[in-house]
Amino acid sequence: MKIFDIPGFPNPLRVRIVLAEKSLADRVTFVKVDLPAAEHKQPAFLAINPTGTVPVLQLDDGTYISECTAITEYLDHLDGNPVLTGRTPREKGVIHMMQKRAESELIDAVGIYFHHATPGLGAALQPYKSPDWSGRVEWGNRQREKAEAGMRYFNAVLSEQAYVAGDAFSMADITVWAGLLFAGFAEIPVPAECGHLMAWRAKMDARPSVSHPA
Ligand code: GTS
Repeated sequence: MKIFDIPGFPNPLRVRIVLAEKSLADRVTFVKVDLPAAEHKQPAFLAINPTGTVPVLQLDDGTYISECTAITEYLDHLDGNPVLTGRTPREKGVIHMMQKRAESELIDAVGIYFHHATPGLGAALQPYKSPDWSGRVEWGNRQREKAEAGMRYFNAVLSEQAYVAGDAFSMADITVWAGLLFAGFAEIPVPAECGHLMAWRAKMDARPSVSHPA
């Protein structure tokens, strides 16, 4: 298998943590995509992922799978023991619900803020952003507020349970963790009152797959 990504970036890290959790790192070759140079917006990359984002998984039969959730489902099921995406219908339902919330209320909101309301990854990406309309920064700042509200939401969730989707670690934890990493990168601090979220984050930081991703 190949993974097209860029080391250290938040969404690619989600998949690299999955690879570590599933002990699959030695089955993958990484292909670096130069995001600051806008390589992911050029025709060659858009042919493998029309969304123009990383990571992308390429299977040995040539199939391309993009979107971290889809890649995680594939990798988690390879050994017939899906510990990250749920085994029972109830587990799968709850994990996917929380995964979607972690994306829309946190990591995607941070990403929109970072890429559209700040200089983001630099000048080469400017032509691929939303047009320079007067409300763009305000729109981006609303995404920042959304991300802050998302942190408060997950803080409340984690005040009542050990992990984002219940009693067990799942892909939703990986997504919230990556969302907080991205927020730090985008200079969006975790609100001071989010003690449960910070305690959970410290627990996540100590997890081997998080401290040593693929
Ligand atoms: N929903 C996608 C997924 O789950 O894979 C999000 C992927 C994504 O936004 N990737 C970012 C990207 O390629 C990388 S990261 O900086 O968020 O880690 N962004 C490029 C761009 O120009 O927006």
